[in-house]
Amino acid sequence: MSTTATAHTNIALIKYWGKKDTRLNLPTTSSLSLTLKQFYTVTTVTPNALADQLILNGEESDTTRTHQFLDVLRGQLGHFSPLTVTSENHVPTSAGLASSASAFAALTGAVTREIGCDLNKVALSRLARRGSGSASRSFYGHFAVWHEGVDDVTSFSESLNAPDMPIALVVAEVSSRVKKVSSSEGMRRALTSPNYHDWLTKSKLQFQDMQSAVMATDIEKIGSIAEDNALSMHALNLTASQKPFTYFTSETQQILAIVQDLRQQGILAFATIDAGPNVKIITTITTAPIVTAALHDALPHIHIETATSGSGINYD
Ligand code: 2P0
Repeated sequence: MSTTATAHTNIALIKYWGKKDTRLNLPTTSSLSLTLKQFYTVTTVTPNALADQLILNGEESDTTRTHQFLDVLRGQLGHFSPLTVTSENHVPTSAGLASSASAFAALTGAVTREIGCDLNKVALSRLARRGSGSASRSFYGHFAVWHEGVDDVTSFSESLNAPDMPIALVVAEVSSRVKKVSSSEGMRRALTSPNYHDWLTKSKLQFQDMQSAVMATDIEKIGSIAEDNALSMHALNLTASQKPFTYFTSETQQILAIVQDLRQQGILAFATIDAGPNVKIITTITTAPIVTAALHDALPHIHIETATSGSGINYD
């Protein structure tokens, strides 16, 4: 038998940027995300007699991270036989979005179903967190929150049950010639910033304010809080006392300036940035083409895609 699951990736509007327990992958803050319809991973698991195997986008790939995660699942759920994991990422690298959120969510869903473990999404979110923190948020459609918690049981994600709204995310891919600092390494360095404590305090307040803005379907407020939260996160990287760094390139800064210009013209546009140079612009579905045109005029060579609110995990 085999089982297939599809999970969409998500973008954090209130970021996770630091671990208080690296084994359990407990974050220092709660985070809040929007699931994206256009970007997802489809994963099929099939038992095999030999050893765990990963086929990613049609090619046999390094199994280390997948194998470690499958062993975490074996520790939590009891022994199961080796699996062939076949995964197709519909998260174009050109969009500059991380696929680990959708990948580990889809894998967790497929494995638990395959071995006959009927778990609810909260339980799945706890398990997926061990593979990649942001994956815990990818079981839910629309807006999700990941509660930081204090241990394995209390650190889980759930849906915000937010009303529908015409929110859109314009993703601008910026080329990066510098070697990327991994998320885990970036978080380790950020923790050494003298501003880290202030960031924790601010993030807690913004997490509350963001939930209110989402429930009020106030896209302008959502964007405004998200931009401030993201820029504060990136300020930690710059002010790290050990190996300060930035993910920004000159094009990242150019796009941030365009976003500010658009706002001055009365156009709803706010930026958020993750562990890389790409900029995601929070706007409305009707305004997204205006934002895209402004970016295209200034930077005709960059790839731009628009994403909208997506659904939670599903099984074929
Ligand atoms: C987030 N990011 O909340 C933050 C904002 C990037 C910037 O979660 O170490 O791949 O696997 O738990 O989830 C990306 O890091 O990190 C991330 P691990 P993950 O979306």
